Amino acid sequence: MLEIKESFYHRAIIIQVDFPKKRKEFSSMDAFAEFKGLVLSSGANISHEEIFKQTKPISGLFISKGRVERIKILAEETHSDLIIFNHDLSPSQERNLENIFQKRVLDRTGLILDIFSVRASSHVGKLQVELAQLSHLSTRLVRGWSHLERQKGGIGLRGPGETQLETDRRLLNHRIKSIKKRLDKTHKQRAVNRYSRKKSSQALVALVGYTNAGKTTLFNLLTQSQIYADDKLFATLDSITRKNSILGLDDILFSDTVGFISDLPTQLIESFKATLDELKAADVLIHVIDISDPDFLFKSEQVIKILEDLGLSSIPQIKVYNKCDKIELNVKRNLAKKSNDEVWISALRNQGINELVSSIHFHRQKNIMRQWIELEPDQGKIRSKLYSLDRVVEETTNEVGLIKLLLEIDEKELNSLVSHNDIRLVSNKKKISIADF
Ligand SMILES: Nc1nc2c(ncn2[C@@H]2O[C@H](COP(=O)(O)OP(=O)(O)OP(=O)(O)O)[C@@H](O)[C@H]2O)c(=O)[nH]1
Ligand SMILES: [Mg+2]
Repeated sequence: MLEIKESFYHRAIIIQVDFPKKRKEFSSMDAFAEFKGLVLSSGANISHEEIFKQTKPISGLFISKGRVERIKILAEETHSDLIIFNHDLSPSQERNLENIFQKRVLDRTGLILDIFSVRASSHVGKLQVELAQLSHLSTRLVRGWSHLERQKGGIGLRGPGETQLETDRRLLNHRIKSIKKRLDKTHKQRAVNRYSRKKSSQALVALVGYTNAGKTTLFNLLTQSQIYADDKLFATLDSITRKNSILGLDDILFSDTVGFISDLPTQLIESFKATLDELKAADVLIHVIDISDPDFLFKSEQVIKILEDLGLSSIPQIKVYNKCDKIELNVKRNLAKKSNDEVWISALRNQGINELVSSIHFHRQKNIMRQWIELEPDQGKIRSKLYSLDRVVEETTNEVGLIKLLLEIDEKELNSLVSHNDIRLVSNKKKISIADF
């Protein structure tokens, strides 16, 4: 709490440079609005806004010398103690700028990492953020900090920053290794939990989406929880999984996760890999989209890209257009449920939830069936594959070595197995319901 109070004393000059040909779909003003949201989420006060065009980044200082001089004067005039860029700066650019300004300079990654360090509350969450901060810092830990060392604490230096400035790279690497080891251990424990969940056939539905889309608000509604949701970027940091309490969905676990943002710092993705990896165990992903946001298309594309990068594209996905209460009536007329892959809701007003529930049911439903198949003696590979997937219920072999397997398998999976291999089906297919398990 003390740290957040402290940060209210920060006065920041915020800078965005518009380079030609960059991202037409996300306008410069929208990117700037999101940037301001990030700065305010970090708890800093904005003392001055600079947004200007430049043909390309300049290697030593990122912006032109004249511009740097102008900002130096502005920083003095506005009593600012922090200069924040909506861009990633190289370690040397950051250092050169700090030397001229004699003030702390923060780039976009540093800013996001700072917000994360304030928000992390669980043990694992804190470790993950610390790891990301240390990796970011390790590239910047060079001589030349002395002029700023007196300004300890506050934005950009919360978490491990302050103490690490006084240590050397060897200690830093040692700390990185030790955190990685601890995270590895918790990750293994979680893998065990995941395994027992699969065994008990409880379904996992994970909420994903751009930051501030309304994931936690929906999670609270579905699980009757009171997790902190707010009109702030990155309100949620720690993943949480809870059982649903709406009638008819009571064997489903819901998971709320950290929100995504465009240009998510790679250090964060790396550090949060363990948490994000858990999404792989999800049976269904609910992609929450703020339909009232003019940039919803760009933002949902960013999310789809991150999901692809994380190898999650093959998990069935429901697109949930949230905050319907904020959009015009004539738009709403077209919002009737069109398919099980798209649902329109207002998590805040509890609207459209029944449709969402039925979509979840639809996606969970698997046409599990029992079917005997016959394999030739030389098809041992297929046999062991089916065993490793836990699909075999019974096996018999006749005198000429023909193997007969009774499978419990999804209809689609069986069809694909049969069409790709020379396999004979024996006797009739029998569909069984999930309740038979
Ligand atoms: N009008 C309206 N506001 C909503 C709705 N759902 C969520 N909100 C508001 O949107 C803001 C963000 O909601 P959260 O649930 O914290 O969003 P989130 O996706 O969890 O955000 P992060 O955890 O920061 O990534 C809050 O102020 C919510 O009250 C909705 O259906 N309608
Ligand atoms: Mg949230």
